[in-house]
Amino acid sequence: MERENDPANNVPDAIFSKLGMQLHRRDNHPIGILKNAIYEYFDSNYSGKFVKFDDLSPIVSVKANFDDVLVPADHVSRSNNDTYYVDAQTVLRCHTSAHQAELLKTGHSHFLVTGDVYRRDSIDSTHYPVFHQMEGVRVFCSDEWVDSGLDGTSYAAMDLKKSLEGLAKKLFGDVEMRWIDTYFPFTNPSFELEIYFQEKWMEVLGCGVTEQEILERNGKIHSVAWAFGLGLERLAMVLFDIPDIRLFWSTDQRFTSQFSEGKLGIKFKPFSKYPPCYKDMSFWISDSFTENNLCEVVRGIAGDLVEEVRLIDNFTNKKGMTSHCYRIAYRSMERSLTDEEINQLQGDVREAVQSKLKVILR
Ligand code: FA5
Ligand code: MG
Repeated sequence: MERENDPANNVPDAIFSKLGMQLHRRDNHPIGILKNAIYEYFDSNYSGKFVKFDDLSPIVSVKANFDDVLVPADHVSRSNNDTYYVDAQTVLRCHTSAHQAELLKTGHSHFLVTGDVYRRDSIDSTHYPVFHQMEGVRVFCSDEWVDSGLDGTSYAAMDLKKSLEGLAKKLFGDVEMRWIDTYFPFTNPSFELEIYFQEKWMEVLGCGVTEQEILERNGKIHSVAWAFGLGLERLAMVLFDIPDIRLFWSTDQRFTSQFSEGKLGIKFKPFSKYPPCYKDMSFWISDSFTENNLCEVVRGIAGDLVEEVRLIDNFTNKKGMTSHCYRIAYRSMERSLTDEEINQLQGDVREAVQSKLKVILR
């Protein structure tokens, strides 16, 4: 892949190095264990009708990632602030929905697609620039809903919620959850499911009834369909009680040895919680400043030692200059960090922020 030479390329080495890791294909990893459990649910409820894909390349065309699922030309998700571009026509998929159209077109009507997805995003315990999704699509033929007394859309929406609630029940038994109405360009109506975890509502999946245009373009006429995209890390955090999303990338034996193939009932035992260290940084922003860019610079220097980047102060002075203050939390999941190490990191972060983001440190 030609990277550095293409001006559209915004994939840093830290992200590039995650390509091919395929945590979802490791049977002893929490993501792989979860994937297999979801497979089992669909196999037993739909007698093996769902065809499974977990090895489709994460490098996809802009067309597949956005156009084919009706993402408008001016939608923010297309910007290079949100998406990793390999070149002007090629991205690291930002969702597994990138494979919907092609699989429908090749004739599939029931399928699951699992894979690593990539997004420029904020930094905290439930967001990571590389994570895993599982897409599910089910197409109904024209006669499947006539006896229900419902129209096709209502029938599909009901069936969708029922199967996802069934999945949640299989995985978690009883947890507190709620449906939220939302918007996706590719479904209507659209919903998100939230689960109560660590004293907060956490969004674990998006779903909805597939837009007719997608079905018709791909040879499914007189049909309705539902689709969902599960956030596998978020579900695995609830399932195994994993407190921080960075842990999925840990190669520390004390993490990896706690999980094994097929075992769903395990609760992760933290190997003692090391203390966080907070450093604040204030600067005057420029027009081009974005939080995602800041997070990428911080992640580029501190890697997985950064736990959270949070805006704690924001004001504009009389001259119209805007100042932001961010609090960076540093914490290793594996050991105690020394003051020296943190000061060094923070110094490097300040330097990088100043030189790469056109801001003025205060
Ligand atoms: C989507 O990606 C849609 N493609 C889902 C979908 C598929 C909707 C099919 C309708 C039909 P969203 O951007 O909300 O939606 O992401 C889906 C899930 O991925 C979220 O609910 C969340 O669980 C997870 N997720 C999103 N961003 C991150 C992140 N930075 N780190 C970890 N998990 C994330
Ligand atoms: Mg969402």
